[in-house]
Parts: sequence; C-alpha cells; structure tokens
Amino acid sequence: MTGLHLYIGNKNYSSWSLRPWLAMTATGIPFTETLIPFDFPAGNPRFREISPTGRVPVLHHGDLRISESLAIIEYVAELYPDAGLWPGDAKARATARSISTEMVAGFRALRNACPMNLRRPKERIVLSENVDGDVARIGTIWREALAASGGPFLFGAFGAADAMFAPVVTRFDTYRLVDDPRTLAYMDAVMDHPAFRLWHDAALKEPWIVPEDEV
Ligand SMILES: N[C@@H](CCC(=O)N[C@@H](CS)C(=O)NCC(=O)O)C(=O)O
Repeated sequence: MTGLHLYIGNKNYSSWSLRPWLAMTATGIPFTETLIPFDFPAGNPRFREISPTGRVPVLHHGDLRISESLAIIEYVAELYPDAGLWPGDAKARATARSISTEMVAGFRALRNACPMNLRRPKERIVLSENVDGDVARIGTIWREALAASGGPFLFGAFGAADAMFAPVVTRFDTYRLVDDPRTLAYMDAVMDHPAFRLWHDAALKEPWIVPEDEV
C-alpha cells in the first residue's frame, strides 16, 4: 500500500487540519501533505475533488479517503500502535476519547466567536456568556486530566487528545481567555512542542487572508 497523504487547509486558520497533522508529526508517523488554501468567499472547489465531505482535513491512503479529524487520528493510531496516540490504560483511554469527542461535537460558541488565527495580535475581545461557559468547561477538562496524569500533557506524553485540543490552546492564547496558572502551563507545553512550532512558523509565512476569520 502507498504512504499516508494528508490534505490540509491554511495553517494559519484551519483548526481541523491542525489536529491530525499535529498528532502524526508529534508522534513521528510518516506522511506527506498537500495544502490547499481556502479561496473565500466562494470556497475552494478542489476540496470536493479530494474529500468525500468537501472539507479538509482528508487523509488518502491508497484508494481510501478518510474525512473527519478524529477518524483520521483513530486510523493512524491503529496503523501505528507504538506511536502512543491513545493512553495504554483502558480508563484513561476512554476519558481521552470522551473529551476528544466532546471537542468535535461541542464548544460551538467558542469556535464561532474566536476563530483560530495564529497571526492575530494577542488581545482579549468582548465575548458572550456562552463563550465563557465553553472556556470554563475546557479548563475543567484539562485540569482534571492533568491532575490524574501528572502532565505535562493531558495523559502524560503528547497524544491524540492534546492534538484535538491544540487549536483551542491557540484560541485561549490569541484572545487571552484564561489566567489560571495550571491552564497556562499546559498551553505553554503544547505551544512549545517542536511539532506545533513547525506548523506555527509555516502559518506565519502564509500570504492568504480569510476575512471571515478576522474577527
Ligand atoms: N468535523 C470536521 C470539520 C472539517 C471542517 O470544517 N473543515 C474546514 C476547514 S477547518 C473546511 O474544510 N471548510 C471548508 C468548507 O466548509 O467549505 C473534521 O473534524 O475534520
């Protein structure tokens, strides 16, 4: 079978693309990538050609096309069990999957109000109570996982759950949403990770501006 090939959107804005890219890069899973920039306001018709959902990220592996960031991570975790994307302990693994799924399904207020935008100057903006509720819940998730594992990442070593929450880490940082020291320490651990730095540095060099994500 051929190698893994990941299609992604703009590194500055594509929060869903960041998740599987980071999971694979941080754990040494080999893959190649193609970046297809968003072409707003029309959307990029090329997404339809490569992805069953018309969205990125999408992983190609031979004839297989896998959309959905978490499904991609699950697939590569099965191909590379030694990468340690999920915790070895069954209960910790269940918690990691539970919070990763909560991330995919939830926190819409935060995601809508605070788009991932790595280039944006760091500054707090006025937010609704719904966003505050999302921020509080995410803080609780992180603190509980870190207290149980001892850190520095949610389940000890960097894994799938950290990758799923990495775009939220950047939102908390960009929009200055938290001041709890334990939360800030976790955010620093993610943002200092060499794999995250690679993505971040590439994002800052991108020329594209997406007005919808410049809140
Ligand atoms: N639930 C999907 C979300 C994918 C998604 O919304 N991707 C955005 C980019 S971050 C996209 O492709 N937007 C283009 C469009 O919807 O036309 C996942 O987890 O991968």
